[in-house]
Amino acid sequence: MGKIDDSRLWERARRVLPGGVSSPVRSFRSVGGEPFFSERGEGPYLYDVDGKRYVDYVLSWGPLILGHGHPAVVEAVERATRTGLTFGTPVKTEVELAELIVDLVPGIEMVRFVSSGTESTMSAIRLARGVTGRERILKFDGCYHGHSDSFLVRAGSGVATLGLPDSPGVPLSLSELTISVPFNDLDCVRSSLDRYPDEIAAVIVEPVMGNFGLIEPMHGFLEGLREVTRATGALLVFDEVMTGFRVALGGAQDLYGVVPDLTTLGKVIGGGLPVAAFGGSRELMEQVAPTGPVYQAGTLSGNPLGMAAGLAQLRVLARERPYDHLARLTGRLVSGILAAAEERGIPASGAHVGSMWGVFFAEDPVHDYDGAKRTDTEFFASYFRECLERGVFFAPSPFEAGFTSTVHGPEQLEYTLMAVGEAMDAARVG
Ligand code: HOZ
Repeated sequence: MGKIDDSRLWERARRVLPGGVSSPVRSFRSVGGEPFFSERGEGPYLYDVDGKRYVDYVLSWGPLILGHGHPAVVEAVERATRTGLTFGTPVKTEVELAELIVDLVPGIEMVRFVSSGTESTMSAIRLARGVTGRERILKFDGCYHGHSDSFLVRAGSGVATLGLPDSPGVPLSLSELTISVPFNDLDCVRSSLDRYPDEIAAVIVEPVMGNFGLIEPMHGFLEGLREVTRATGALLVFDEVMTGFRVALGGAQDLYGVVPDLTTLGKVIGGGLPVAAFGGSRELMEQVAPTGPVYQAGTLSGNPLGMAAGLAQLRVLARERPYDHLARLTGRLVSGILAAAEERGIPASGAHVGSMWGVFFAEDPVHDYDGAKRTDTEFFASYFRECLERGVFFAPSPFEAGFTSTVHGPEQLEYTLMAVGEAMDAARVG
């Protein structure tokens, strides 16, 4: 068989990978066009295989808070590769990373490492079910907790982006155990807890919703969740895969001062390698095997490369505490985009929590799933393509949060806002 031309990578990809991708949100399905193939990342930029440069606001969907190729992270990984890729035994860096996490995250006294956010939420829920002896879980419309069976009910991220109903393949008997209610609606939470007394094992929430655009918790919502879960014996689980070490060094629980029973972590914790974790009080975590009966395991969990990358990244964050700078910069980005929209009479609203941000093209401010569903997704799609054309890479979906990094600065901001203005003009005409 002859060699297939490299310039047709997308054709080749679609022949051998479903939809041409290894994860649906990368496919550009809802925005049109073909995804680019990245060749390298450098600081705030991504370069594709044709050498085109993009200011990157996706940042691998969140992990790269220090930008691409931060020297401390790269050196730590290089050093780790020289002594072995994986051992299947405990390693020192695993203990050091766990100690640092326990130090930084208010609700964590013990932690179990896993390899993906999906694994972390799936395991946290098993633990919640195991210790409470209850089977139902309560989640929020538009929150996305990975793709395990229990969570694909009115989920955000790729499920919402592709407009899929809840996924085939999830046994009804399992999805029936998942209750999904509107984000920011405490009354609905209370009535579900009343309706199923002693049946709900856990209430799981993204404390800042980042998988349906960015939606902030309304004042008192997280505090209310803490109160009602405590009163009814359900565990409160904060899915901090996106917010952990991102919105503040101690995550959203530190920022809002609400401590959950269990926390799931991913993305920033691995510095760009596949690392995730779940943690909580010693009492709860000692119920996990081998100290307790709740089984959970993983061949590559706590592997030396991931641990080295995560430790290096978290050490930089703990030392430099760049959160004020990140929040200021991100605030300027969001207000710049909103100002550009206003100048052109394009209805838009937006928000940021630290360096996590989102803009909706809609008449009214968005507080939940139904509000996000009413936004102008068609305008978003052409705006996205026009931005990309100009070398600005936003998430290819109106239902994903954006991110900035410590190496994004005034130069990238100025360029982005210029491109955004042009893109809005072009998208309106188109
Ligand atoms: N969880 C990520 C953001 N919603 C995206 C990762 C993916 O689904 O590929």
